[in-house]
Amino acid sequence: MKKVITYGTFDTFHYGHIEIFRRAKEFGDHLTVAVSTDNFNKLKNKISVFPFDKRKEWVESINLVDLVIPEYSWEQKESDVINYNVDTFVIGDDWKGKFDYLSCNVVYIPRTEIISSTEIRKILNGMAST
Ligand code: C2G
Repeated sequence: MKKVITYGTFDTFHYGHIEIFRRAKEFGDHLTVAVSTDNFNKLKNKISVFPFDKRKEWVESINLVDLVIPEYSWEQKESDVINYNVDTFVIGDDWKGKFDYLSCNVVYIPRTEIISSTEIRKILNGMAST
């Protein structure tokens, strides 16, 4: 079984996230997604609109995804690759070069040009103030 892993916050879930799962699954037949915990988001200086449990629930509901685990640190990736027998690590090319050290195949996928979570938030805030 060829195992793939990817990591992310997956806040205000959108098809850019689905696309990364779809592309990641092309590299194997088992996809693990590590969803950033709320505390790890703070380490990433990223505030998510939705709490970890909600974001985890959404990712678990995607058929392409076989396993969801928490992402709680920068350092866990190498042990995840070993512990979960990962063949390929996939992430968007906004991270290009950052994870070349991993002891598995590392693939950077072009980001889906899409309205970003930040823009969605601006629109929602705009709508709320009308
Ligand atoms: N992504 C994408 N296209 C978008 C938005 C996101 O391809 N329009 C990809 C990102 O490149 C990433 C994944 O979807 O591979 C999740 O994106 P985020 O939720 O923004 O996660 P990020 O903050 O990049 O966290 O340790 C790695 C980090 O946890 C990644």
